[in-house]
Amino acid sequence: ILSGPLQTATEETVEKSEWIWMNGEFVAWDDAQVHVLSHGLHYGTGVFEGVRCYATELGPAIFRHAEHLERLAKSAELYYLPLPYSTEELRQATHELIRRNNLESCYIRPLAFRGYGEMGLYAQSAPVNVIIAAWPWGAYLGEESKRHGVRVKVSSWRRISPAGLIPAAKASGQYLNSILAKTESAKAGYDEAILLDEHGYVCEGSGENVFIVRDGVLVTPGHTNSILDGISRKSVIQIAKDLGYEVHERDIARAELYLADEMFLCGTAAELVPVREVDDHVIGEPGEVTRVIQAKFEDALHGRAQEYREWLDVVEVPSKVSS
Ligand code: PPE
Repeated sequence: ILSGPLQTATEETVEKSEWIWMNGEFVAWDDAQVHVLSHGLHYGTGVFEGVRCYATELGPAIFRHAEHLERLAKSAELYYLPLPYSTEELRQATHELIRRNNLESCYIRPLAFRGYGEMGLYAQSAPVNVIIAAWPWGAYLGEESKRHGVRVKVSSWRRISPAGLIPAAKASGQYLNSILAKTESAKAGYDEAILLDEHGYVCEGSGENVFIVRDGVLVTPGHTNSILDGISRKSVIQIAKDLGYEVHERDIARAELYLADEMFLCGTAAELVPVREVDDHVIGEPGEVTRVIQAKFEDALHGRAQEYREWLDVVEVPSKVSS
């Protein structure tokens, strides 16, 4: 008889919180389980979000929550998954989840997926399940990386093409592409992968959008370059423009990465991470433009930038002093 745990706990194991919101109810973390014939497990029929909440002087505040929930709804629509909850219901559920788990800063993972009921590809009667989990998750590529930068490798795997999938959707199955690229780069000793599209133009990291700086101008791939419409990307563009920088959204050739004065990645999990080496071409320690934008971006995330306060969805928590 085979016995023993299916998975071995490591230091990297998710840090549990108490509750997970599941289809309208708060379920104990260890009880938030699904059937092995859940559709999404077999076919990747799910859409998700990665959101962060920060401890700010206003209380726990979720960064650009509305935009994340709108993107979730759009991803669901693109893959014909009728969401049984409105974005406002999901927003309220997230607030309650953060309160019940006593979290101040956390990573939030909403996921909607086809569940158990029908198999096969046109399983319209399989229910759409929705869960929201939240747990403390530190800097995705490490704190040290945020200061000194990461080493990246252009992947031999191309980013999913808009001819076959929907790069702008954040769909579970699509992440097999990101996982191939990330695994290849990790096994080769790099911190992150950069994916090109089928024409050879730069798209993004396995879980971050990418920017380069040339002669003081920021350049990032545009929406026809098979990117995820990143919310950090959008925020960085806004911040850069507000600081007076020029930002161009256009095709980027591979070698432009090697020629860049500065380069950085940005995403919810990773936040803003400088790149110090691409394919063994040295870019160096984070430059001036990267540092200035990174500092302002961090201020915005942590509620220290008055001008970006509207990006924060503050979670009302019972006052600690009142009792
Ligand atoms: N591209 C991809 C492919 C991607 O997955 C992300 C987020 C981004 C760009 C940046 O998007 P945004 O977070 O809206 O700025 N990746 C999420 C999942 C990472 C994971 O490993 O899981 C994230 O950062 O939460």
